Amino acid sequence: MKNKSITLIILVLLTANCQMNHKKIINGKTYKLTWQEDFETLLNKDIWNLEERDAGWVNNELQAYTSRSENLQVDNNYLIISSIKEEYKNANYTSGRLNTQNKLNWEYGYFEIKAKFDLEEGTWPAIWLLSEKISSVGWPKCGEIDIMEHVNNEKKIYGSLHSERYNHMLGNNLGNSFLLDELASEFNIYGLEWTKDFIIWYVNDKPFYTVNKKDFFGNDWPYDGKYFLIINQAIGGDWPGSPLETFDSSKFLIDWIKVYK
Ligand SMILES: [Ca+2]
Repeated sequence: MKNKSITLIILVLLTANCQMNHKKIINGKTYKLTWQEDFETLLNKDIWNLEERDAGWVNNELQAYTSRSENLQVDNNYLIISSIKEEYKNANYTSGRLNTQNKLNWEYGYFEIKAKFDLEEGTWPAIWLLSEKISSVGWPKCGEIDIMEHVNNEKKIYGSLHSERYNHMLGNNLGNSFLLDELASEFNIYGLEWTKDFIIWYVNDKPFYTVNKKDFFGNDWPYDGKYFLIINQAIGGDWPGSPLETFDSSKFLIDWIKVYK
């Protein structure tokens, strides 16, 4: 009887803990976990598209994206994107890029990604959301939400928005940066709260940038409808510039992704 009671207590405690882990309270609003990717097994092709692209495809980037395990693999419970200096087709570098386009997408929610990257000249790891409308209306009209971007050996990350009215082609994309300091080479949790009225960027639960729809947009707010997730590490290109001659390889690790509604 006593053992049964203890078992019951343990079960109740476990259940309570489990429920706590499946909820997140942000700005007084309770979000419920709806999807989680822990990268414990091989990449699920029902969810992930592994991209294959030539060098120079966008932003004058230097890498070719390949779906080879050299560039994209799951190991030790991490998604590992490896950027490598090597000759491959017309490129001098290879790297990895994967997305959930037409397989898994979301409208609004709280997104959290635990990730870590090397601080290295010429690297550009990114975690971002792109509207499924890109195939019908094109970029930037479709809308883009950059949850986290990092370049070179900077000790800060960037969060930003691109749309028809505000984008980097016009030089007026909406964005801000967050100083990571000594946390720069560690795992951090990058968060994004996306609602129909505002978008807020977080690092380790600390908000660092807010865009309110009413302050910047009218009928041209593109941040409704389904968006898919993209994770990649570019090498070189318009933003970071080229890697040093001594560049050999660089890793971008993702431990997990959580999406709350
Ligand atoms: Ca993991």
